[in-house]
Amino acid sequence: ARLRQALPEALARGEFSLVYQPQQTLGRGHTLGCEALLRWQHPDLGLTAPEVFIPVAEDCGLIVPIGAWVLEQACRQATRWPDGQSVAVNVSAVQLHSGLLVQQVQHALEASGLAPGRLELELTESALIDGEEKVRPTLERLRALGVRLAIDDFGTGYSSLSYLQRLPIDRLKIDRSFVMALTTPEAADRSLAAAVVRIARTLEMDTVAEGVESLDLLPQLRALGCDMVQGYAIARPMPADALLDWLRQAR
Ligand code: G
Ligand code: G
Ligand code: MN
Ligand code: NA
Repeated sequence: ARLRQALPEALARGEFSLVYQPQQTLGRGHTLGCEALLRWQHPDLGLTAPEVFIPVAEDCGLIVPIGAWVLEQACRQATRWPDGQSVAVNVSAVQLHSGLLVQQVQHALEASGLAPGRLELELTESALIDGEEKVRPTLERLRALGVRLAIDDFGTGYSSLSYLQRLPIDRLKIDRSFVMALTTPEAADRSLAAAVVRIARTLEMDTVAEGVESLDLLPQLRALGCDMVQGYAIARPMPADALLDWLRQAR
C-alpha cells in the first residue's frame, strides 16, 4: 500500500535510475550493446525490485509515463557510448498496447539524437500474442523507424510459435532457465537452448543467451550457434558512469 502511494511521485522526485548490463558477441567478445534495467530508490522504502513495482505500475497505468522516461534516459545515455553500441529497453505489455509507444520511441530518438538502429525494444511473448492483430501494425511502424525488436525470456511465455513468423522480430533472448539447464547432465534439459537457436536460425533472427553466470558455458553456447551472451560472468548491471569506464577498457 505504501508502495502504491509512493509510486506516483517517484518520477517527479527523480527516484528512478537505470543500470546497464553489457551484451557481448560469443565470437570475439565485442560489446555490441547493453540492456537498460530500471531501479527505484525511495528515501524510506529503500530499493524496490522491478518485479515488485512494475506490476503495480502496470496496474495503475503509470508504466506508460515511466516507460517514456526509461526510453528517453536510455537513448540519451547510449549517445555517450564509445563505439556506437546499442541500448536494449524492456517494454511492458501495457506500454505496447497503450497506443503511445511509437510516439514515445520517436520522441526519445529525436530528443537524444540516437540513431534508430541503436535502439532495441525487448518485448514479451505474452504481450505479442494477446491481440497480435493490434500489435502487428505497431511493430511494423517501429521497424519502419529503424528500431530493432527482440523477444525477452523466449520460450517461457506461450507454446504457440506461429506468431513468430507473422511479426517483424530481429532477435530471441534465450531465457535464463534454459541457459542454466546447460550445466545439468540431463540431455533433455540441455536441448531447449539448442531448440531456441534453431528456431531463430530458421526465422533469420539472432540469439542472446541470458543469465550466463559462468564463462564455462561459452564453448557450449558457441557450439550451439548462439550469437551473443549477457550475464554476471560478463558483467553485472551497472550505473551509467561505471558502464562508461567499463566500455572504455577496450573490450
Ligand atoms: O535486473 P532486473 O531485476 O532489473 O529485472 C527484473 C525484471 O524487471 C526483468 O523481467 C526486467 O525485464 C524487468 N524490467 C527491468 N527494467 C524494466 C523497464 O525499464 N521496464 C519494464 N517494463 N520492465 C523492466
Ligand atoms: O527479464 P529480463 O531478462 O529483462 O531481466 C533481466 C534480469 O536478469 C535482471 O533482473 C538482471 O539483473 C538479471 N540478470 C542478469 N544477468 C544475470 C545472471 O547472470 N544471472 C541471474 N540469475 N540473473 C541475471
Ligand atoms: Mn530484458
Ligand atoms: Na530476459
